[in-house]
Amino acid sequence: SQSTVYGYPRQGEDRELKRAVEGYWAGGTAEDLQSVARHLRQQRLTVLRNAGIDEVPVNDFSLYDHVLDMAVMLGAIPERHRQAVPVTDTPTSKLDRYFAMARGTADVAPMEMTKWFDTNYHYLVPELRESTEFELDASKPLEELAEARELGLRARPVILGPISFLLLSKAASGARQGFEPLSLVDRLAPKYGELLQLLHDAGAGWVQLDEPVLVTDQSPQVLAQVRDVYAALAAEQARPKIVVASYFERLGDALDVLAKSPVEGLAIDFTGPAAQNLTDLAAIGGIPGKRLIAGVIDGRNVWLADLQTALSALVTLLALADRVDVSASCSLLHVPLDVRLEPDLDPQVAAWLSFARQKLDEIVTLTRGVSGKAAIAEELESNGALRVIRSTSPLVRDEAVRARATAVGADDLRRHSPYAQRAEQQRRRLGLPTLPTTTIGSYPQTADIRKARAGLRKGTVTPEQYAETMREEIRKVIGLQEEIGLDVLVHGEPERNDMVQYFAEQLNGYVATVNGWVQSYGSRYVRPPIILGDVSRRQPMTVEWGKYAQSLTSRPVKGMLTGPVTMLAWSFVRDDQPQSETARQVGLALREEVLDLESAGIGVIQVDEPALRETLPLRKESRPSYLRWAVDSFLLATAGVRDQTQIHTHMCYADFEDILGAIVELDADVISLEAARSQMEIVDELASAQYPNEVGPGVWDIHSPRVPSAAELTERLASAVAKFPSDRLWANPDCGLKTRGYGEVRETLANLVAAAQKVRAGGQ
Ligand code: THG
Ligand code: ZN
Repeated sequence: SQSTVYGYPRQGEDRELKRAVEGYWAGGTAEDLQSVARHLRQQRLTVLRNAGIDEVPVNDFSLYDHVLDMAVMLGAIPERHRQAVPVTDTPTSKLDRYFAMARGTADVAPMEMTKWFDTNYHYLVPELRESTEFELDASKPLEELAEARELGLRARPVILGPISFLLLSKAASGARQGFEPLSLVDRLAPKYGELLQLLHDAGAGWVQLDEPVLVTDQSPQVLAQVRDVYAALAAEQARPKIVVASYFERLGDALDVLAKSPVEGLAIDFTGPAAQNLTDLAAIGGIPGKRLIAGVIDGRNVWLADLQTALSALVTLLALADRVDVSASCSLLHVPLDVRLEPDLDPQVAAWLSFARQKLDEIVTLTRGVSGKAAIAEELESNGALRVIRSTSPLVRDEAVRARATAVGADDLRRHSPYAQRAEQQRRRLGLPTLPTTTIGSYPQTADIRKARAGLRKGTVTPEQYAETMREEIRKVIGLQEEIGLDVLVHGEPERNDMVQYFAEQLNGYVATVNGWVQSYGSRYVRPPIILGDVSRRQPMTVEWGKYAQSLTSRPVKGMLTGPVTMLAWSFVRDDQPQSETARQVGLALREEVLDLESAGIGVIQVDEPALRETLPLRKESRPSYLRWAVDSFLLATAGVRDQTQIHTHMCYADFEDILGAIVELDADVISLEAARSQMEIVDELASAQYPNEVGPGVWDIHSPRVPSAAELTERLASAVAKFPSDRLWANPDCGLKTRGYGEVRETLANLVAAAQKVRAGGQ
């Protein structure tokens, strides 16, 4: 057996890649960027080699995104970017067009960005049409392969496979009605054939073609295409051996198709929900004659592996393939780089964690262990001991929390009265006009706010000075909203760095990292907190700010919280209990906060769940149980309030067909949604589903710096009123305003209020 991985974090120990890329955007030279990138690639390869990884991946590195890389490699460049940035023979023109595709230019829009399966990574969506002619440019994988060979390493290029490339693409605007990217498979396959040949000539013995779409539900027609395209690729004359990789879920029907295909190897995920692949593989009699790369180390969570269990799986697998190699379940892109970069972590807790660098050690240890358990007896023993310590640690278990969670009953998950009755009481209490205006929560994070936060961290600003800066900001934001004439105000969230981190820092059971960066998209990174143990609230988290804001105005101020599903989705979660348990604990902690806000006189409370849709399981069969606990945890957080307290929620995506039923079950009095970018289509969907409560379809796309006119906003509102009962509609932007500037905010909100007045006066 040998050790390998599919990918490693790209950014470097100090996020050098982010600085190099952003430096180039700010006018730096291509040479500087390329030299940092080359250095980082070399450093990564050296780390992999020194850890003892036998076969290293190449082409997993990217300056922005690996799907964008693939589109460029195949010449799938949208017409608008071709025209905006013509490629000349200077090296920068290729780079400039690449970044134009990623970020747009003054004249043309970027490619769309969307989530990479159910991870927190975002990729750029290739745009294809019936006239797309692919053209291979293999320079990137060839260069990276050469770099690895120069270091004397055995390297396996990792390439997004043809079926996944097509299924992750979308029809370009202007494509024929009903055009499906997969229809291009016959035109695309020969380009992969050329690529294989070039990699072979460059000395690659193996190539990895990633087909993660095979873990989502696919029709027999798609599976037939998989069969045909891999038969065609395998028929290429001079090529490396092919391993087809999948990850994140079980392969299901695709397993048999891949097992029967003439490719020489499969890389399969055996962790978490994909553990079922082991039974499935045994049931079809394994893949005799093929190489199996066994993903037995969880590549997307941060916990020390259970080496004994992983080893047992490997031993079972030995009988099911010609050769079994050891790997993580997916690219290590989704975890932070190295636990050793966390000096502030309690050493005991650090010992329970495994980031990318530690996972390499686990993989290498298991590789040694497959050849004989005795070889790793010591490692197995200390690993087992650490896991026992963790499972019984008071840092992890809090019996009081567990008792409270067990005591939750059906009544805790239901508002006292149905919506119609609540609405009546809320109308009386809040005295709002029809089409009430509000904002989603955050206001621009100014330089003063960031300076105060940094000063507090460094100790140059006292907590009292910091609090005064925040109060000053709240006064400004409340004053601005009153002046503009909004109906339901917010305090603006100046005190929050991030909507998850802010709460994680204040809850028991969470730990934070200082260097635990994970790429979110392009040059942007997040530092997800880690849920370590039973979660509970130490003390009120937002009540003082809310109370202060409410004391400044006679209009209702909305309290703002992050919901349980999002608190889990944007963190690393526990692997030692079901997510439903953890969500219930977070729900209970939030319930206390909601009730404290209510007692403090806050009559409107918003609990945001932007991640509810994105954590939806990849396989349809797993969705009902997920949606059950997701909805229940939201209800647990919110349903304890009195009828006259109005609960809002917010989600920033428009495609929610798959979860419409769950959204109804949340029973929020008001939901605000992204709608501006999809021409308010969501209102049609809500109307035809007879959504029973109130809705604020976002009329201002806050992701764009454009200021929409009052006329434009009026038109959007009027279109909503034409489709949905106006006494249950709100007027608001489609997300928080923290990334916008005050100039745009002031102007657009004034336009929003004017638009609402106009539509109200229209008597609609
Ligand atoms: N918070 C958290 N997770 C998220 C989002 C969030 N995941 C999904 C989505 N929103 C991702 N969007 C972003 C947007 C901006 C940035 C990262 C992810 C970003 N990051 C800073 C950077 O890389 O420079 C670092 C921020 C920091 O200092 O913490 O700008 O809203 N939890
Ligand atoms: Zn939003």
